[in-house]
Amino acid sequence: MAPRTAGHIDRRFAAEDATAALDAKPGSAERLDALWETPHTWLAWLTTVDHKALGIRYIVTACVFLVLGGLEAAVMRLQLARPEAHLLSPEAYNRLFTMHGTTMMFLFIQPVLSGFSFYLTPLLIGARELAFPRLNTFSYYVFLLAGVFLYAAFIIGQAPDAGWFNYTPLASLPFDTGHNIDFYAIGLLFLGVATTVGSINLVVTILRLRAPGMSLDRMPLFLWSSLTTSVAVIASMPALTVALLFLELERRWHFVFLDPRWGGTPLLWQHLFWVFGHPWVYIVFLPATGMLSMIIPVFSRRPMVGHNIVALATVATGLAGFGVWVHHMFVTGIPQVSVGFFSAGSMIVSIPSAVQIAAWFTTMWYGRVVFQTPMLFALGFILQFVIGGISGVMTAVVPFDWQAHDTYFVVAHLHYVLAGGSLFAMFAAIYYWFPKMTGRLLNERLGRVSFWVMFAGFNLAFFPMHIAGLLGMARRVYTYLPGLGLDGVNLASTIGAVVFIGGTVLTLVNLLQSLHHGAASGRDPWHANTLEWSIVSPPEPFNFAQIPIVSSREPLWDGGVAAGPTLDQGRFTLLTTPLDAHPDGVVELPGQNVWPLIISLTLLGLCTALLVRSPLGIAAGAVTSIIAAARWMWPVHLRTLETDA
Ligand code: HEM
Ligand SMILES: [Cu+2]
Repeated sequence: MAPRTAGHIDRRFAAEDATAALDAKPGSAERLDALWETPHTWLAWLTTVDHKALGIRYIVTACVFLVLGGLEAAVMRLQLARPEAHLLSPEAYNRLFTMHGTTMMFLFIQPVLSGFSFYLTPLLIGARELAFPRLNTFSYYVFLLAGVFLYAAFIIGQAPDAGWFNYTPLASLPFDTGHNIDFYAIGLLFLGVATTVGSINLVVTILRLRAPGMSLDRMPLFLWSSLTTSVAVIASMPALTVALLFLELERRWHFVFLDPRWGGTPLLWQHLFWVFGHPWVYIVFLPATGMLSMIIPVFSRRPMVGHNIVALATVATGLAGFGVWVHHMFVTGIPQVSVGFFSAGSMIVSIPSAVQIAAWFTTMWYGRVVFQTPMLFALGFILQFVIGGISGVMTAVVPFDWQAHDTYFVVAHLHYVLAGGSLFAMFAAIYYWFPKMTGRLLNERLGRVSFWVMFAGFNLAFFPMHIAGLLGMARRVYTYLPGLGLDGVNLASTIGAVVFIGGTVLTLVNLLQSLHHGAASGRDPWHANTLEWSIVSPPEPFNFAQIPIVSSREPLWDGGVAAGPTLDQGRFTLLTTPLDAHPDGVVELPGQNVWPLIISLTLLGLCTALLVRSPLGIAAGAVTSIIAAARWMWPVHLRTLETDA
């Protein structure tokens, strides 16, 4: 990389004194502690509203699902290592690849990324909490219980088996008579509640609780992706909800939406699913790019080049994601005109991503790059993502897609984008923010080894799949014939997968070890630029003793964090205007109570009753849920104060 000019680094050190102003004044710290700390009882631990505790729980829970999804992948790869292997029956393979895709897409990537958003957002914007703290507790439990519900299907031997996309008529009653598909449909309806309310929480938090002075154009880029993503979730979930409702109504109560014998059409499922599903692909990948836009400037030691353009590109990607769902349906016989239109659209979608990548490289070029572990994972992300982007543009070309459709080429593409993209970004984020969350550094040497093993394993696992696909290996099949030239690539792939999984285990070891034995990190081990690094690690229950006042985009590099109001007379945080973050009032946020937990349990009861078709159970679940909701929402006389702070 080219040598950089001085300036940013020097300003960075000037910032140390400025941040000290944010420490608590004597006396007010105890008051704030008493107001914000979660009491030390079991019930309080279970029902906490602390966004930091819940964010970490989200991340840990999602990683448990990652382990389950990874085990499923490992078993599939063992089955595919040799031709005509008999480790798995075709039925078992269908269940595994369905649960693997469903787990990775719905129970791992999206939740882990929102976990980071729930943890980081208030810290990044100088607020004390999310806008709706109890809603956060509720969405965590719904996520957890929906995951348990989906996995319970394995216990009774009826796991979903029609793919994470669940195409009809495969998923319709005549072809799938057990409970398998009902687990999928009801489980995802339940999970959708968590995803939707979590997104609403983030949108309101980002738009109304930013510290004074943090106008939209000074907002960190991770928040731009978090905001875009949350809006996209709110806009796309209804399509999935409708699709799932149609399916269940048809399977259970003989409504007709999808069955052509009675005038329905199976293609309706595909449209609804991909109207949701394609934006979802961006929903899981935009936060990852947002994390990179936080990490790359810090390890390049200079502000992000083209900050505004990257923010715009993020929003553009989110919007464009809604216009290209048909590229998943090129071979379904839809009219030629639409095929041409959506093919062009899909290629255009790659432009904002290219802009982002260009901005990252320019930032590195004009910076002085420090290759610590978070930066290595960030670079791994970019490389893998570019390869996935190229194979994506290839499949957007219709004649090519006709050839590659339903072959391993697509499996290679989707793993480069999804697994390469999101996993490497998540690891970068873990190495980067672990010190903030725990006050300890991860082991740098073990981190690097873990990166290189993962990087090698990943490419050995997924690159050969391109070749297998071009040679004609079909996806979603449990085995293949010998002598087709597929044996070598598949064996390589399986070895790669094992190496890759081994690399992730090294980071797991690193995490467990460093949690208790890692070196103390101090508040800002990376000499970073954003607000979360101005406070102690791990942060106090109240985050900021005094609400910071922001006057630049890189507050810690520009020495510009001034101390604002203390607000220690209640569970207060400052309300500001959506665009330019002028103080607009003070809100009092509710503390914990047990009802968000109870209602998530009654909803689980309702889902189970739907599954086993017990009218009495359905009635009981509905009534208790309504009572619990009413109890939760019961007015508690919160105050909203005017302020001239
Ligand atoms: C250890 C790493 C992984 C391995 C070895 C692996 C392997 C596989 C295999 C063998 C399949 C079945 C392909 C088929 O039969 O057509 C599959 C499908 C899938 N994987 Fe992974 N996977 C890994 C990680 C991930 C991750 C991290 C994600 C997402 C974040 C993911 C998302 C998916 C999806 C969505 C499908 C379904 C594809 C379809 O619709 O056919 N995988 N994976
Ligand atoms: Cu798509």
